[in-house]
Amino acid sequence: MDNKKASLHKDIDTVLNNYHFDFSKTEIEVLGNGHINNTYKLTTPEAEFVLQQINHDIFPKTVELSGNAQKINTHLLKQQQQGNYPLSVPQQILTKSGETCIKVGANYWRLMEFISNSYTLEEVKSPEQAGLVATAFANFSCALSDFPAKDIAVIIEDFHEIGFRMRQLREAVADDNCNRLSACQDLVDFCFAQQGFIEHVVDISKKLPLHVTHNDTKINNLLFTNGDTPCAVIDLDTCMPGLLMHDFGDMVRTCCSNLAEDDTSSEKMVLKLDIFEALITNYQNAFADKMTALEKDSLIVGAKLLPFIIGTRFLTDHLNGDNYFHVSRENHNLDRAKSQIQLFTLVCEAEPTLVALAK
Ligand code: ADP
Ligand code: GN1
Ligand code: MG
Repeated sequence: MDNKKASLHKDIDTVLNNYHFDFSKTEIEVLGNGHINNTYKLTTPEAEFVLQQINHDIFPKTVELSGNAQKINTHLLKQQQQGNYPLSVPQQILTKSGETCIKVGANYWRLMEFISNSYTLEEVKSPEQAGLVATAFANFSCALSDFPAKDIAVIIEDFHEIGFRMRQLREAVADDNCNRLSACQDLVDFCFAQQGFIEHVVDISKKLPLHVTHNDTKINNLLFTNGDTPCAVIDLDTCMPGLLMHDFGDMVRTCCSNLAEDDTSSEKMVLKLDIFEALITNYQNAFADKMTALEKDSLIVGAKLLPFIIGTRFLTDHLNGDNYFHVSRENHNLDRAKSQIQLFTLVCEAEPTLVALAK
């Protein structure tokens, strides 16, 4: 075992000593494709768990983050018991001293229930499945509609605020501290040329009501079970007061392209219109009269915004030297940025069709 792995195993042992379970015979495997945290599946002879090392650089408010998840889970469980929420609610497991997370060395960890027989998907396979995805995320926000938003800590300020993200891009361009700008100047120029769209987003955002939104509704933040049906919403790290168009937009971003988020053959990208139709119809239906007319219109704005905003964030991280998103190859963030900006372009071109499908 190399030193890094040995030290990880030592940390994990220390973490597990803080819980009321017998972890003497535990198998550990890496879980999922998240870009931020390190997540492991633990299997003991008696049970399965999820152990997560929370990325403290990105989530400095780590204690508030797991505190938010605890409050949200408690609320969702109550809703589920009253028949108002059809999905499972994987709970965080408290330490022996009743904490939602634990610090070992410089790192924070938490333990959660593993939903047995569950798995994640990286793409939707059919319009029917897309409809279930949209309904699951809509059910999540609907079940939180009476949750007091003021009780949740803001974990990342201005998370989906386009003005803030453009300022971050501008700073990264000005610093160019890895000398990467010249190779992506065209993409940078394209992003700054979207000023009209940016102003429209800022304008409509002011007029929309706040909900407790998930803010990271990509397809792999949903657990599926037998028959590929959604069984739980996970990754509550960014649950904060937000706009429905953001949650809807991230579903479009991760379900409607035929290519993966980091695919390098953007010229082959097409929008799956049947998937879009299933997403928007089922999302609107699940909210029924809980969504205003302007919110309905804003869903198309969200469908353009999320590829754009995530694309600019990948580009910013590329210019800054890949400090934020996990990368596994050279120019990984640049590839992701190009692909997401291509998706933004395709959604913009298809807008009249998308508006017609939304009716
Ligand atoms: P990240 O913030 O890094 O995306 P996630 O919370 O999404 O981390 O977890 C990463 C992966 O771990 C998920 O994509 C999923 O595969 C798996 N996972 C997380 N929580 C659970 C759970 N409660 N039950 C089963 N699998 C889970
Ligand atoms: C990150 O944690 P994960 O991998 O589910 C990111 C999202 C991005 C996404 C892009 C806290 O999500 O905002 O949309 O990558 N999460 C955070 O795939 O920044
Ligand atoms: Mg995730």
